[in-house]
Amino acid sequence: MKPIYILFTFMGMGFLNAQTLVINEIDPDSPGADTAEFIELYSSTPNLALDGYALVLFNGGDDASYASYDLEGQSTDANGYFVIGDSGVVGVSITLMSSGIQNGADAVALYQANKSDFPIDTAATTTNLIDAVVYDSDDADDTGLLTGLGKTVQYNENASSDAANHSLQRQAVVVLKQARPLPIRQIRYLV
Ligand SMILES: [Ca+2]
Ligand SMILES: [Ca+2]
Ligand SMILES: [Ca+2]
Ligand SMILES: [Ca+2]
Repeated sequence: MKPIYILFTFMGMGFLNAQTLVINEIDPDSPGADTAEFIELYSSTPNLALDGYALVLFNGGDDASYASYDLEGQSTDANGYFVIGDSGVVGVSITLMSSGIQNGADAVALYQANKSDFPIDTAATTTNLIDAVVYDSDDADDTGLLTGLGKTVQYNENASSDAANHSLQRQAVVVLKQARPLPIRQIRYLV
């Protein structure tokens, strides 16, 4: 598939942005009853078909999945963005299930896989993993999730004591920091 070819090409050339599709921003905790949660993906190639990808949400309580979404038939937009979130969030292509996005310590992961590969309570794995963010809201690092997803950093949405009004946004290839959520489709951090 084309995305794989591009990925390997970038890796071979030693570019920092080895991934063509990443988790760009997440907002697990929103004001009030969490009705403005979202996950935003970004592809360096505009209008990238997301066939063959699945988004999986992991609960740090048992380091296993509590929700999964098939991205078959979806694509990023002309600016490379794709949003899955609560129904009221601007630009949402897929509406989150009632379980929403847990507020941490938990994780969001993008796989080259199908939803059927991740029934509820599937253990976190690095197999076919494209990108993952382990996050929290003033919680201790969850070594089970970090190890399960091959990550070493857990990001704190509440680092500035305002998780409800801050999201975690990609600032570079491997760095996220908390800040106020930006309007969907108006941010572009990746080079
Ligand atoms: Ca939430
Ligand atoms: Ca938030
Ligand atoms: Ca949890
Ligand atoms: Ca855990």
